[in-house]
Amino acid sequence: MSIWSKWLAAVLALALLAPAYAREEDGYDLWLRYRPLAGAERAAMLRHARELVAPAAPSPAVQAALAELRRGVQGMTGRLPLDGKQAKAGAIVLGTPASLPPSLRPTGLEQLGDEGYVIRHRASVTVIAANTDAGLLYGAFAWLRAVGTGLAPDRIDERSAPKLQRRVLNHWDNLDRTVERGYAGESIWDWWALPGVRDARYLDYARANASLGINGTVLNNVNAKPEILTAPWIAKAAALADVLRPYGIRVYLSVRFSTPLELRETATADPLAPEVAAWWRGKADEIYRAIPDFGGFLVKANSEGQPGPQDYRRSHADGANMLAAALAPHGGIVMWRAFVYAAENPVDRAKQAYDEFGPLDGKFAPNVLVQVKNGPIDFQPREPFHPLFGAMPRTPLMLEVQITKEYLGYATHLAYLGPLFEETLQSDTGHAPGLTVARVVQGAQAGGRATGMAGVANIGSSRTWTGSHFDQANWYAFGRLAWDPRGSSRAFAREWAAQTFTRAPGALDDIAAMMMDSREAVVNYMTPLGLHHIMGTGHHHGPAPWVAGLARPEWNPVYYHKADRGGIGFDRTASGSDALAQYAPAIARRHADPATTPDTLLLWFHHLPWDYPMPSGRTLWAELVARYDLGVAQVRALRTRWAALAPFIDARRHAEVAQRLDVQVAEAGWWRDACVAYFQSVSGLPLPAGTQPPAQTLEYYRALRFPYAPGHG
Ligand code: BDP
Repeated sequence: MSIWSKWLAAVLALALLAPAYAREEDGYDLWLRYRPLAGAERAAMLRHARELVAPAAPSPAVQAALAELRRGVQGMTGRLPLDGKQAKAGAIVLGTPASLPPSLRPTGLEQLGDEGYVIRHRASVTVIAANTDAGLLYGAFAWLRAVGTGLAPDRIDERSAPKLQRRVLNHWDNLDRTVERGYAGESIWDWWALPGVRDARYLDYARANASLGINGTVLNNVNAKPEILTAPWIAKAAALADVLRPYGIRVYLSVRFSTPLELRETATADPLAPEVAAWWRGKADEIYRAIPDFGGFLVKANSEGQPGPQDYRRSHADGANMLAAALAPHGGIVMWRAFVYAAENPVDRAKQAYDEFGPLDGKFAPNVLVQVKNGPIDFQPREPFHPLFGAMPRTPLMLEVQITKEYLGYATHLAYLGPLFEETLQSDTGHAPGLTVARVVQGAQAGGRATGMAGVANIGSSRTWTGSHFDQANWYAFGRLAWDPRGSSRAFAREWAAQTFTRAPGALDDIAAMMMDSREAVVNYMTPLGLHHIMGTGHHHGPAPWVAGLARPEWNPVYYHKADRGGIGFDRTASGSDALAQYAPAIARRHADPATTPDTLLLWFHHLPWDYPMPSGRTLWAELVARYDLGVAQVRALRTRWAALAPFIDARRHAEVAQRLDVQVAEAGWWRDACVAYFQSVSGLPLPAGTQPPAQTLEYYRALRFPYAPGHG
């Protein structure tokens, strides 16, 4: 064969193999894959999605909805729906009360507000109705989700409206494109090339968020730089806002409290100084000229070294209200973070936010939301709910969760966070009957004045978006729970897996079950029984419960576990820091006694002797070791279960998940061994009978270093 005929043969072979390659998936499509249907399903879809009928002169939002429906139907059936004029059999009709003929107008639309939608199917016509074009967009995505999870198009009957107003991602993205606590590559915002170059990915980002109902995004890190408020950066943010707007997504910015001072445009950053207030008013006007629907500011002040109003002996309310006044004429809001703790403050770190913010209840301007992390320390694998929930009845509180897994194994470990978010949302605050965190966040106390939920994004420029396939589910669950904080993480796991991996009945059950077990496994091999913050210094990778010498007490894991010869755990009862007193009496009472404290939080609230008898019949020491062993066994089981799913998952994604599970098994073992070795060195007790000794010496684990761990500045 000549070289040319060899070349031709190779090209032909490749062409024949192309469909196989085309089927290989890299995760970029997220849950919006719209893969081909077959047989009766395809036929039904063709019958019921033949034409799309939209209001005349569709707005950008309606055009986005139509584009998505076309993409979805074409992907699933191979055929592009036609543009129709009237509602005939086989049509999907999108409309608002103004555009829908009375016969097609569903009842009860009034109750669905600005973003809700109705989908119904009658006499072979599907109607997607809403009061606004944004609602139509959400309805279109909901229809695609319904068929994507296996519902027949003529069975879709849905009515939904978001329970929270602000459903917002917080990007901790820096202006140099690094991402604080980011494990998915560099920032998706190509700041340098903006505003001239608008990456096509921004549009896919908008689609993915809109499909979940996320309607806001804070573009930059809470540890903000002054430059974000200079003209060139406002222009970059405006370019992003233009791309995101049709998808109902508003842009917000994190701001540094001392910006005008640092830009040398004022002589102080004192919030009560007239020149400072005037500067911020002018800045807000400038931003709104470029971004008319700008959402507002997110502020981290007087926390971890960030500047703030307390630098001038002013309160958080003084600071927040000054910014709020600048934004109010434009309809903007301030999201003021309650994540504060101070170097000089010797009080239990878990108490400091409540101490500082509790007394400010009722003192914030109407367009301020106080953004509170789910727990009182910091995004741990498990924490009790934050005591501020329910304790600031006259202040809108926004819940902040972390989607990126700073403390739960980065993007390597499988940990589905839906159950973590749900656990917080379903926690009963005890301040009034049925007053869960979800109800507080929905505005049950503050009269629904302003409501919202924020998630620290796990998105980067990685092809998978989130650094791993399963981490996409955490973005998904956040969005769905922000739409409905009383939703079920189990249901969202199934929805996500059905759209992302497979609808094959047994396989789908297995994947969802794996997801539901995964977070508890992480808790067990990292921080069982209420332990917390015993991760490596700074980067938070791996175990380091022995760290004791850092400058500030609360930087040291020993501060949190307080293990000594006598026992282990943080006494937060009246005999200790009394952090419990910050909770409503019923909650405080239950957790004051170790016997009535759920074992999941035992060592969060109590310091107990190593031989404390656990309900299992084991001593605390034996139970601790057993939990570490359980965690490792659970991850091994996840790996085995995933291996069995190979026939149902495309080869590339299956292998990519499998690799990560191998790493997770190894790292779970490392966590277990290092923690058992360390706590044994402290307790001085022999390993419980039948226990595997740690693979290495304690010195070995203590000597490990990770200078280039990702996500840490
Ligand atoms: C901690 C992170 C740190 C963030 C801080 C915050 O380690 O990188 O800046 O929270 O939320 O979890 O401000």
